[in-house]
Amino acid sequence: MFVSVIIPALNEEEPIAGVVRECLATGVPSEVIVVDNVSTDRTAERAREAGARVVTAPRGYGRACATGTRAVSAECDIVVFLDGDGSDIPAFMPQLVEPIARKTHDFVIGSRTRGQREPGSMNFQQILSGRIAGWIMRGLYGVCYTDMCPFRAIRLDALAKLDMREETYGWNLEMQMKAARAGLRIVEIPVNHRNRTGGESKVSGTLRGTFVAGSRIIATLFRVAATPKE
Ligand SMILES: Nc1nc2c(ncn2[C@@H]2O[C@H](COP(=O)(O)OP(=O)(O)OP(=O)(O)O)[C@@H](O)[C@H]2O)c(=O)[nH]1
Ligand SMILES: [Mg+2]
Repeated sequence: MFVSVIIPALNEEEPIAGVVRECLATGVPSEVIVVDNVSTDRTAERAREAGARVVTAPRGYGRACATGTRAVSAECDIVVFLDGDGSDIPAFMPQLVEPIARKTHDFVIGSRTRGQREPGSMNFQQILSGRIAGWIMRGLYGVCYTDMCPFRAIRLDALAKLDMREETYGWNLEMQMKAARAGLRIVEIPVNHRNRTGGESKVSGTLRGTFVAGSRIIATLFRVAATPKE
């Protein structure tokens, strides 16, 4: 199986090399692609030095993920996403990829709320919003999610059919909703989570980030729930 790892990164010069190296150390990735969102620091350079291929994308978490998906090699079977801040633990990658490699599942998502969390690595709003979104999706599609974890693996051909549209923070939730609606075989796996290994928080650690991401996530929930299945 050819596994492409996609890491969106905005100004993550401190943690990014460690993230890339830890991914490669699992032996799972065939390639690691860091999507640099016009960082103003040395994120791209550090990522390259650590062994990643670097592509650039305009600002926006979803745009970064979409750009990364378009940049994978032609042989790619499975795409893995994780954050570039060191908070997701790449050592869980074999567990995320295995159900897809065994062909029992199409989409495997980590759950930080079901794993062990280093104190401070997730705040109350993140835990609660993941739970609430999970309850709503259970009502809508009968699929039980307990988190909107960015660390996830999906078959590339399945992802391509989801017609992903979200350009910013709605991307993760959109994928979960559309995967459930499309009837993909989904499994959630507990993953541990730690504090970012350097750099500064852009989302959950700031009031503005929380507000912007929160409103985008709510808008996504309504938009995808209201649009008929393509
Ligand atoms: N905010 C933001 N983050 C982006 C963007 N593109 C990529 N990212 C990356 O998205 C990931 C998540 O951002 P974080 O700042 O870690 O957000 P968070 O996980 O809610 O917050 P902390 O872990 O507390 O810092 C990181 O790898 C960022 O570098 C973008 O356009 N905006
Ligand atoms: Mg983070």
